[in-house]
Amino acid sequence: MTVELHKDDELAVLRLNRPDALNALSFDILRQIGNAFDEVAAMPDARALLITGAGDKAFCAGADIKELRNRRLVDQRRGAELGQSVFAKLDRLPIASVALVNGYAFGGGAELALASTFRIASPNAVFGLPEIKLGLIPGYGGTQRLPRLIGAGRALEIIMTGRNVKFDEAERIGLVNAVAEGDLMEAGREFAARFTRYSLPVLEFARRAVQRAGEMPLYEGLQVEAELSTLAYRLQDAEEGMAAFEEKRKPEFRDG
Ligand code: DAK
Repeated sequence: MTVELHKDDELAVLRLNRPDALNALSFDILRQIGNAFDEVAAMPDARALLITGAGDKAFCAGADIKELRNRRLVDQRRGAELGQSVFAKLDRLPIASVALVNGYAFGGGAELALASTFRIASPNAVFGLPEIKLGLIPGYGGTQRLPRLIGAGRALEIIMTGRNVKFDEAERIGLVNAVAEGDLMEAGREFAARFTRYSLPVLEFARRAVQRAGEMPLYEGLQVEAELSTLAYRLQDAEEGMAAFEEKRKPEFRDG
């Protein structure tokens, strides 16, 4: 399998393992990623998903360019929908995902990182949507997720020039959440540990509410927030959190 999935304590870890092609995304690999996301969704005790690429050169150099040529338009359309639907599974996972970007994250690789809940970069990370140089535009969500993350002006400039965005600029413009100086996997574990100790269903409410912020008018989004924040009160974890505050002790959340 080119896509490996394993458990590391409370974390699920997905690794793209095709370093000789810089972890480029063939359609078969896209399907494997989709299956792996389904497996993660069914893991009873995973509290976050880390996504990483094998080798030290690339997280993922994008769609497998060699596979993209000489296909019928109808197959291209299906290919775009496949990539979009696989990456959209990350939104629907019950747990947050963190892309650990070591080296190049180009095209579909950048889009996989963009679809993740969070992104951490190593100091050799380089992002880009170079599709324009191939006479294409991004097809796996880049035109929709990049502007939502960093604003339309910056996103368009990156998409229309196809230029590279190094780790430091990526951090400055909010494309990545953090830059890790040391071991990237360890940095990923530490990053995840900052939220995984909280109540899983409440974390999910937070993700759902913020996802909706990019999709709907303010007053509809506020309605969603009112519903989800009220729903949190129905959980025992909210009672435990507030009781622990009053009793000056650490809360013991039970994900319920
Ligand atoms: N696809 C296939 N093979 C790739 C690849 C890719 N994206 N990227 C690298 N490789 C392969 C190289 O061909 C090479 O293989 P061999 O020649 O050794 O067999 C090996 O990985 C090592 O790459 P390089 O020798 O090029 O390594 P360098 O360090 O010199 O350069 C690089 C690294 C990342 C700068 C360079 O490899 C590069 O520019 N790669 C391509 C980056 C890129 O353009 N990515 C794709 C963007 S387009 C769709 C619509 C749109 C899309 C998809 C679908 N539908 C409507 C269906 C667009 C998707 C994209 O992602």
